[in-house]
Parts: sequence; structure tokens; C-alpha cells
Amino acid sequence: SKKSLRYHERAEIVAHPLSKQLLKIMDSKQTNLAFSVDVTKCQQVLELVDKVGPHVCIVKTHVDIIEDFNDDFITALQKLADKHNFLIFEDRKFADIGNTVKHQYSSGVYKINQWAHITNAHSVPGDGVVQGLKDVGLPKNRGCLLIAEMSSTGNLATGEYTKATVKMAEEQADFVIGFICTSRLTDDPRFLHMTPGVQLSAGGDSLGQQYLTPNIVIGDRGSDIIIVGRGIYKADDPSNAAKLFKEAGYEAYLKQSVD
Ligand code: S5P
Repeated sequence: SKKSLRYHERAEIVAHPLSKQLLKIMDSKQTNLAFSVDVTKCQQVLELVDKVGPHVCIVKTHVDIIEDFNDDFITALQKLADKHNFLIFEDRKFADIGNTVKHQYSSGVYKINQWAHITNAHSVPGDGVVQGLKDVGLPKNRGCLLIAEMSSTGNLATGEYTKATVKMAEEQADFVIGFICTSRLTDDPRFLHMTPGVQLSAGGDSLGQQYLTPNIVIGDRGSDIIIVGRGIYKADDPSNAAKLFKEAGYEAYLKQSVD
């Protein structure tokens, strides 16, 4: 298992203001939990986020699954982000040429760069995808995660692809703040590692998702942030479930970090 710096120490080292802000939130709220609120009605999203907000550093959205999406929803989500002190991450997984993703990020119905602190992209198009997003993201102090690995069975983001993705991030570290991954990929403390596919016991779903526990992800695999969807929003008591994930993730962090 790999040792890492404490959040407050990393907050001093990182250059991107968003990474600094995120690490400070993680330090003060004692959480490395990101909540993936994958439900399909605005009201459901907002109610869940208000309950779970005290326990998380990030709320991750898939706005394109929301049936009654409207601009008031974004205003309400931003209010909750202020109230509970978390960042908003739109899990858009951009994967086209630079010129196209630039418009997908800033135009259309969702105008993601106007409200999402963080978004993410596949590295498969080459670094033009980052350049395009950066054009309209950096002026708003946004940050991007590159998808270096995936949690699903049979995925192709492995080996040389993962390595090339890390290199792409290193070359554009003014905008790329970290990775979606299943384990730590670099010891460079600037990069935040975020791992989906997390439940309180290992397993999977019927569509290829694979689950690891907070202790394995943070403790053994050296990731920084656990991303949890169904483990929280399908629970009878989402707030209590989030509290359990928060405690498990934070305990694993304390065990593997150096003071
Ligand atoms: O490789 C990945 C990358 C992502 S961002 N595997 C994933 O599962 N995700 C996302 O994490 C996925 O789109 C979903 O929003 C969340 C996992 O949800 P859960 O319900 O399985 O915890």
C-alpha cells in the first residue's frame, strides 16, 4: 500500500485553485466521498443532495438523464453546494474532437462550463479533447479529470492507454486536475485520483459494473476519492449510508497517510 500526504499538506502544494479548494473541503469536512446522484427527476436529485450534502466533498451529476431539467434546477443545486460546501462534477465523459467538445461543454441545453466545477473526458481522441475543453473551461477556473481506467468488466482503458492518459494529464496540468481510475497512477501530489465502482462489500451488477470497498480503494489501491451512486441513493436511509461511506473512506485515508 502506498503512503500519501495529508489533504492539508497537498492543498498547499497544488497549483490549480479548484484542487486547492477540494482538498480544503476534504480536510475540513473529513470526507473523501463523492456522491453520484444518478436519479432522473430534479426534485429527487435536490432532496437526496440536501440529505447527503453534509457528508460529501463532491456531488457528481449526469444531467442528461434528468427528465425535467431546467435552469432553476442548476440554481437550486448551486445553492446546495454553497450550503453544504461541496463541488459539482458533471460526469459528461467528453470523447470527441476539440472543436466539438468545446461546443458540447459550453452550449446546448446544459451549458456545463457555467456551473460544473469539474467535468471529465476520455483520452481516446488525443489531447485535442483537453485543448477544446480548456478553451472554455479555464477562463471559468474549471478543472477536468481524464478517464485513465474504468470500473466495468472488459473495458479497454488499460496498459499503454492508461499510461498515455497519465502523460496527457501531465502535459496539460493547468486544466487536468486528476483521473478517473481504479488505483493510484502517479505519485505526483497535484493529481486527484477518483474511483467509481464502490460499495461496502465487493461485487457487481448485471451490466458489468464491478465493486470494491472503500478500504481497498483508498487503503490498498491508493486512490483519493470514492465515488458512490447506488450504495447511497438506493439505501433505505441515504444520509446514514453516506455517513458510513464517509467514515470508511476517511478511516482508510488516515491509515495510509503520513503525518
Ligand atoms: O469507470 C467508470 C467511470 C465512471 S465516472 N465507472 C463508473 O461507474 N462511473 C460512474 O460512476 C457511473 O457513470 C455512475 O454514475 C457511477 C457509479 O454508480 P454506482 O451506482 O455503480 O455506484
